[in-house]
Amino acid sequence: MRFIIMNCLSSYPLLNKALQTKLIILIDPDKYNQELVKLANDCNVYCIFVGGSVLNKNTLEKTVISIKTITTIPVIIFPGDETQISKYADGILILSLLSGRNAEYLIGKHVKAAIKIRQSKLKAIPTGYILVDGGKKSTTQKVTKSKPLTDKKEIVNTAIAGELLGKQLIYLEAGSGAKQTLTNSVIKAVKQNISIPLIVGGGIDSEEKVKKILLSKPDYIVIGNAFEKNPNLLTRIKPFF
Ligand code: 1GP
Repeated sequence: MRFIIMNCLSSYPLLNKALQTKLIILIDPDKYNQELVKLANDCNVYCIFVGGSVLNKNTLEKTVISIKTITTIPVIIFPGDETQISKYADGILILSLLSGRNAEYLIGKHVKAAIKIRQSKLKAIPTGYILVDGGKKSTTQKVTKSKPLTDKKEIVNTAIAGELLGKQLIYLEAGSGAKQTLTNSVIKAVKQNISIPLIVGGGIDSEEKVKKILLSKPDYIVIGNAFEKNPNLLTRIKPFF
C-alpha cells in the first residue's frame, strides 16, 4: 500500500526533485496563443502553468479548456488571486508569498479560495513563493504590496522555513519580465539547503540565460514573457531539455 501511494506521488508533475532540469511554460490567459501550445507538444515541455497577477479578460477557464484540446501536457494553475480556479486543470499551486509580510497573500486569499478548490477536486500543491529582486518593480510586488528579498542568507532561510512549514515546492521568482534573473549563486545556495523541488522563474528570455541558469541545476525553470514575444525560442531551447 505504501509503495502504491509513493508511486502515485512520484508520477505527479512537480512533486519530485528532477534528475535534470525540466521546462515549464507559463501562459497568461490575456495573451493566450494556441501556436505556442502546438509547439510545446514537440519540445519536451514538462507542464504548463496558466495564470497571471492581473487578468482583464476573465478567460482563464476558457484558456485551460483550449490547452487541453491541443495537448496532454499537464496544466497547472498558477493563480494570481482567489478567482483563478478551474476544475478542468490538472492541479493548482497553493502559493504562500513567504518573502512578504502581507497576511492576505499568506492566508487571506487561501481562505477565500478554499471551498472552491476543495469542490473542484483539483490536486493542490502547497508552494513557498519567494519574490527576489529582479532589478525592476514587478507586478507581483505592486499587486501584493510586498518587498522582494535581496539578501542571499535571508532567501535561503526563507526557503528552509517554507520546507519546515510543509510546502512541497519552493518557487524562486525574480518577477515577470525581470531585468535580472536569479543568480546561480542564490539558486545553488537554496538547492543545497532544501530537500523539496525548486522552481526558478522571471526574466529568462534567451538561449544564453537558459544555458546559464541550467548550470545551477534547479529542478524546474519557468518561462512566460519571452514565449509570448517569440514562440520560436521554444524550438531553439528544445535541445537543452
Ligand atoms: C513569472 O516566473 C514567471 O511569474 C515567468 O517569468 O514571464 O519573465 O518568463 P517571465
